[in-house]
Amino acid sequence: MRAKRIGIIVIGLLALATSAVIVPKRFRSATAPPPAAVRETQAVGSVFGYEIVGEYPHDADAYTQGLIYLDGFLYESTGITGRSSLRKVRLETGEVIQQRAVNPRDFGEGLTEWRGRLVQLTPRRRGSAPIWHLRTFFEDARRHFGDNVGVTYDIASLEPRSSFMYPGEGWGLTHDDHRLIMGDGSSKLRFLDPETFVELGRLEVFDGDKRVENLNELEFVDGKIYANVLPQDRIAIIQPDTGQVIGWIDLAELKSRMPPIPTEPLHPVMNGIAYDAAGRRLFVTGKLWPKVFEIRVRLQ
Ligand SMILES: [Ca+2]
Repeated sequence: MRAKRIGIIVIGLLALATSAVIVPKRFRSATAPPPAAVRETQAVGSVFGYEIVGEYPHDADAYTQGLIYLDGFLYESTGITGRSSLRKVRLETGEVIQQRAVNPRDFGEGLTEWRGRLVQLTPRRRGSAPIWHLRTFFEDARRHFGDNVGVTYDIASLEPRSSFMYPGEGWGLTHDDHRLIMGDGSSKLRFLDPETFVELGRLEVFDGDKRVENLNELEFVDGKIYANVLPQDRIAIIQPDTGQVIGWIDLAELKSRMPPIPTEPLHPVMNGIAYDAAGRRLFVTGKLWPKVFEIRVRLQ
């Protein structure tokens, strides 16, 4: 009886300690502005021109963290703990025609598709689970010590099908012909086996000899990796075998084509690249942006 009581006290103390550390950490990650040093990043690679060939409505409440185009529709992962979602969106009208809420203690991040499944990264749980939810409690503890979770969904129903864990953060997600490509907010991209999610290798991204940190939303476009870079309004075009940035698309001008978006308490930075490979159409948007833009890049 005494041993049982001591056991309960020890588990309780563990729960309190974990909550005390996890809660402030998660709060910071959801609301803190980007570090000042990030804003000093300068282009070394060339800057490609572009033209705007289309503008479409976009839900201005969508904190876009992942965007893909598939069979005539956009699929979007939105963030913010407690209101994260996975949604199917009609491109032409911006109408959300299907939606699934992410666990309210998770944060929707990168999104891609692999052989009939959507794959969404869902890191950053809020706090720890109640102590009697032992499985979730220990999963939270794993997250706190560096692991995070992703979920696969059936594309037609948006029903969850499986989940997987990975070490560290999960930000952007895309894929080439045989691997998932995942960012964690650093200058590194990971290649994952798309069936087992086992890490196959890493790529560090450089612009000249300078590391490009804060790689965010990703898209694989005609053999190159396109990456948003937090908190910039530019897209880096990355050579996937070397990690070198071969050029940038500077999209700062797009904000002048939208009504002003409040910059507090959330940060309406550009984040969201989707590619219609069959139609060779490139779509971009941002967190809380009221528009999706279709652009044509002049790669020369
Ligand atoms: Ca994307």
